[in-house]
Amino acid sequence: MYFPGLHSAFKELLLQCRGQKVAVVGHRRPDGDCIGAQVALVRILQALNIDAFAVNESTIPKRVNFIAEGVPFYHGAPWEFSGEKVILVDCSDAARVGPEMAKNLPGILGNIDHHRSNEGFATFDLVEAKSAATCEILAGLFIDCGFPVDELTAQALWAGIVTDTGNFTYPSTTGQVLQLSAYLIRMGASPSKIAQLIYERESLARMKLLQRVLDRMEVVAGGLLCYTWLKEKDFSETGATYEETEGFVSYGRSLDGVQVAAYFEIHDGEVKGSLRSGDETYRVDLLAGQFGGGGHACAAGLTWKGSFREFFPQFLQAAERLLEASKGRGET
Ligand SMILES: [Mn+2]
Repeated sequence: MYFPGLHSAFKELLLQCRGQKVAVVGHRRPDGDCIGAQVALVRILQALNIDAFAVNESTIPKRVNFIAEGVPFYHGAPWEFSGEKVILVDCSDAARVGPEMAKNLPGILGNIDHHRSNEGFATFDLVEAKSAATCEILAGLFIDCGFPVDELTAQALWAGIVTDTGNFTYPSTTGQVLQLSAYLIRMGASPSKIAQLIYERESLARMKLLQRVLDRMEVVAGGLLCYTWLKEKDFSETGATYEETEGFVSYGRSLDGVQVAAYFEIHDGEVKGSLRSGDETYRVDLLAGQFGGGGHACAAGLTWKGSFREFFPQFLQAAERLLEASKGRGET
């Protein structure tokens, strides 16, 4: 069994969904893992003759829109819930659904997630922080329960796993996630076809935006921190959308010697930050936490009210402290 600790809670959760309408809700500005988990869970619920749909405050990012084909997937905010049982996936806390979606959110029945900071907020909390992706947890639970994983469900789970593991390159990549992924291939997921759909449908506007991101890269903190930024004007001038920034933060991490990469989006009165580190020696979740954010040890985010000019010196100081305190820890 892949998830013996979650098995009975999952069965109980599904039992409560029998004969009900179920809304599977993901987080705002969803990534591949979030959409994959929403789609896969809806498909399995439908296969179990449970009336289910997915809903998200944001639209589905273009790069993973193909996995939602044929699945009732709505977006809109605020969403009017009408007595559905609610399951949240890939949300470290209930507020992650977004401010508009949170307004009408009823009591939450299920919480399926892999974020370390998830403290539980549902009747059934199925949280495994050691998992690389929420889609890994779902794949394991489906197999543990003997549920039918068809080709399109396998495709959705695969898309979630590859995007959350950086194509099986992040530290979260374990033997177990590879075993589960092998199973998904046997169930019909095509790695090459899915990779083409996710990574080879970029817009020219995104490339123009990426040029600006690369052009503004700065390496500070003794060569350990690389940061870059975009402001609202960059989006209007290039015609790129906010969702097209996925992956931008990783370029900084690819520089020799850099341990932490930061990408900032500067809005009017607000700074959004995305942080990545190469391994758990450098806890970017703790760094993000100092600015009201959170996430995983190696991948975290923050939203800070105020100007970038106020924000950045504080951030740099906090980052330097973290880097100094962490240095050497990873080498022993
Ligand atoms: Mn995830």
